[in-house]
Amino acid sequence: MKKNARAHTNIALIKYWGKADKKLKTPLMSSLSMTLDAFYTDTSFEHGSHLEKDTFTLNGIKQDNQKSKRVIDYIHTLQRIYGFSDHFEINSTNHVPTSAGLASSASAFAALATAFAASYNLNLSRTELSKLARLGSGSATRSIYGGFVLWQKGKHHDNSYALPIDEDPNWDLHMLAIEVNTHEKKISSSQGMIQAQTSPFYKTWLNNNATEIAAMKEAIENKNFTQLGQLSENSANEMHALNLSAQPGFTYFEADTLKLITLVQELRHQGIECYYTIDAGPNVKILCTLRNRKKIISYVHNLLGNVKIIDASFGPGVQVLD
Ligand code: 2P0
Repeated sequence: MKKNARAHTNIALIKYWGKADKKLKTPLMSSLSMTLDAFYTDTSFEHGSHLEKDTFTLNGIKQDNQKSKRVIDYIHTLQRIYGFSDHFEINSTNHVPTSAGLASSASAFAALATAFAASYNLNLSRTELSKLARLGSGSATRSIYGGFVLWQKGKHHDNSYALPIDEDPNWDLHMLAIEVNTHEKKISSSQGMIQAQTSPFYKTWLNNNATEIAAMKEAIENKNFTQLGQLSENSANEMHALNLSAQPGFTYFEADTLKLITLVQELRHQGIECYYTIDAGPNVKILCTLRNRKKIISYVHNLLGNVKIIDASFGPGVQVLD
């Protein structure tokens, strides 16, 4: 049976940056994210004896063996869990710039896990879907839900999954995603998070995780934008400081990334409240409220010219489309 699912991507406000188990993708820390409306992946999954091989088509282009490997291996893993072995066809359309720190793997694997489960009629809970999505990509664990989402780290496959904190927040929070560069990144997230663990500050970061998560939950509960923004910016700064202080050090920042960091700091001095977060790429996401959104967009254009800015807000959890 062919089934089609849609998942939106998410951006972590409290970052995940390190695995306890490479295969299971269980994390060393809990993370907390915001699911976005502006970026999503639609994926159809079909299986059956009428198919002669396993194929993966992305944005209308059939992927070669090398490019399909991660996705096809992932489905083989899921098939082994449920005792299936027939051939399948995956067709994905990414409405997210791929591999540029805008978390395409989050929406991709959340949509794929959901389409897989629907196609085999598995009738899984969202907790189960969240665990299956994690086996594809860590951040996909959180894309099962909309709004604010917590991924509790857990210790093994059965207790490492996401939980919704507020699926439909009544809050005019915006995230402006500024595309500094959409090229494939040189250091993959998986590699980056391994290397970051050589930083002498990594343990301290892990020790602060529970406190940061608790503070962020409190900020969300109280709709405290200042607290949410400060905690988000702090978590991003810590993650990127780990990269810089790794042995050897590395960074995802580019010159424009630093210009945008400085801009956000200057805008705050002027009383325009906004905060940044940055993932495994040079792009900067600015958190702001509706009141300042237009002003900030025009400041970014003044600074960087005709750069692409995507205005995102809260997106929904994963859906089976048909
Ligand atoms: C996050 N990132 O919490 C962190 C912050 C990027 C920076 O999760 O190896 O594609 O598939 O688990 O989820 C991006 O890495 O990595 C990521 P895998 P993933 O969103």
